[in-house]
Amino acid sequence: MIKHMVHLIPGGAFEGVEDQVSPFGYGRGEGVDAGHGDPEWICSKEKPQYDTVFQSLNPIDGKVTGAAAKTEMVKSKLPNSVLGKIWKLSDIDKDGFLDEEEFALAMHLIRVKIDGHDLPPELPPHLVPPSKRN
Ligand SMILES: [Ca+2]
Repeated sequence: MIKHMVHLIPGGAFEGVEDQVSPFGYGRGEGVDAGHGDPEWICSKEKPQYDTVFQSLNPIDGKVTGAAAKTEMVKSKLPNSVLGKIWKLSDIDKDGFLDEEEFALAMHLIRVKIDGHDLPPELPPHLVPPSKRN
């Protein structure tokens, strides 16, 4: 019996599932990976909609406070731990405020998470707003 199992291990049918061979492997073009390689910032597509929400949060000098952003972000019903992570990824310049682009990014990441995708430990370069890439 044991001998039989040993024979199954090397070169098994599932060898290499961690690569893109498996249909269940890391989803290229999905979740946070969506928009990778596009010339356009992925958040631009939905930005007009996010801008409307942004304006409703009474931005001062083009930025909303953490408290104001939070009132919108909690509507997602995502746990605080997840929203905290989204905040950290979105407040790119770490000034404690979200500008229009950072807010659109936060909304995008919320959608990614709600769609069942994982959040990255660090923001991938293609998700960084164009004005903050330098
Ligand atoms: Ca900021």
